[in-house]
Amino acid sequence: MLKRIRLFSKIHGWQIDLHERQLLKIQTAIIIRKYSLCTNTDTRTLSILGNSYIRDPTTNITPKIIEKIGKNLHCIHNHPLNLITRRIENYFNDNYRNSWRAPMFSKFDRINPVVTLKQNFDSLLVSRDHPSRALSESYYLNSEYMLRAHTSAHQSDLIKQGLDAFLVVGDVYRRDTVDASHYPVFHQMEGVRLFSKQELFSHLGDTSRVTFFEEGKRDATKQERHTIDTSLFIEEDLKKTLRNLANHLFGEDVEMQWVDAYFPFTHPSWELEIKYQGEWLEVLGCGIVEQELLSSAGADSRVGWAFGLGLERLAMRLFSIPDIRLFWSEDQRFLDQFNVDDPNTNITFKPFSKQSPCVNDVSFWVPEAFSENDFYDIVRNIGGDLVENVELFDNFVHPKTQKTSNAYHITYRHMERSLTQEEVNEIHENIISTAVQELGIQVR
Ligand code: FA5
Ligand code: MG
Repeated sequence: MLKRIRLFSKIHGWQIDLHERQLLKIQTAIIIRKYSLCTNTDTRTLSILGNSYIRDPTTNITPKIIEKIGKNLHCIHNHPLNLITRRIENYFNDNYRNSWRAPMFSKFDRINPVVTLKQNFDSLLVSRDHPSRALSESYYLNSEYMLRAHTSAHQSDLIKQGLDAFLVVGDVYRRDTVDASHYPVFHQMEGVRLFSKQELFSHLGDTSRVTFFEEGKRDATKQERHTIDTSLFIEEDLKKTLRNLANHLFGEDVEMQWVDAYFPFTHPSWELEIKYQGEWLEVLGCGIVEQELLSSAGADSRVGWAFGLGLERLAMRLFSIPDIRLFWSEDQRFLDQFNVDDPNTNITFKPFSKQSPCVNDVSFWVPEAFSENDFYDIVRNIGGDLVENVELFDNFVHPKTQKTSNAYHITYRHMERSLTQEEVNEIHENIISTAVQELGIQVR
């Protein structure tokens, strides 16, 4: 049964009754109109959180993404992302105190997600030609400003302010694949801790016999300025902190493993994976902060560690939330399940109804300079959260023309009600026609 919805205007005094499907058609038309308006180069400026930014050829932010800025899900009381954030903060407050018994880690959860390219890349020693700078990877407001792609963008500024232990929680934005554990907006928590020689080696008692810095060689276990003792002590403190955090969240029995990783701003670096539904799930990246970063931020006499964890991934595991889109749901049947005062309450999410999916395919000849993320953005702009998954299932190069063909399954599923094939077809056709117009694909 389709619901009837009454729309009325208090100001003009009219009212109309619409079927839910008619409303969806109107919403889709508005989104398409908005999308074409926002890609229209006549609109010279973007307004985000009260600031204006002049568009230029690098601008690739989309209306669907702009809608999410400022929602601050992690600050909404009783939202699962807020519950998990509070659990992690409690862990740091309870276990790390300074000499006055006050919490050691300062917390920042409202830093503006619009950052300069300098903050997101240069301050973190990301080289000029690093692939993460490509337009296909991040959302750019213009050639100077972007939406932060990770909370690490604030490391250098906060260290410059003289902080030596802090947590930053915030929304981060990436152009990425479309599936149950990836979403273009997600939330991270950054943690940084710096040590003086005295602090790092405090449990040795007499620190006069250990060396903190040296002019040595970089290898797999250490940076050139660190002695092997310095590097191993930082590594041990970092891994102990994160292992205990995982036990605090998931209990003593949780299975975890460290995997060697690479980040331009830490060395050595690792990722922590935890077992989830029989598979290893990467939940965080971490490492020993590059000494060059600390020097540029005025903290050359100290050493330290940093980590960045994905809050959705942890919350999905903790509360058994099956799909990352649910974090954006405003359905009370979702939100009410997290309405608890104590963030340590055990909660297992009970899906209110799993609707059946509709899968539509599209195959097309790929134009030159095609980026899959451009296609994913169009799918998200038009299909919104009705799209559960986009899967490339066929890819070949025509032997004569040398043209590449891509074929995708697009899975549509509403979180709260069943979709009709007719409405899915309409959205699917809109996606295809927009991709033809905007990207120059040729449907096969
Ligand atoms: C980073 O973002 C680094 N800044 C982490 C870091 C901080 C390393 C400090 C060293 C020192 P990465 O891209 O791996 O790393 O992301 C970190 C975590 O964010 C991942 O482990 C994962 O839990 C989460 N994550 C990454 N991409 C997505 C996505 N598209 N959707 C949801 N969660 C994601
Ligand atoms: Mg990673």
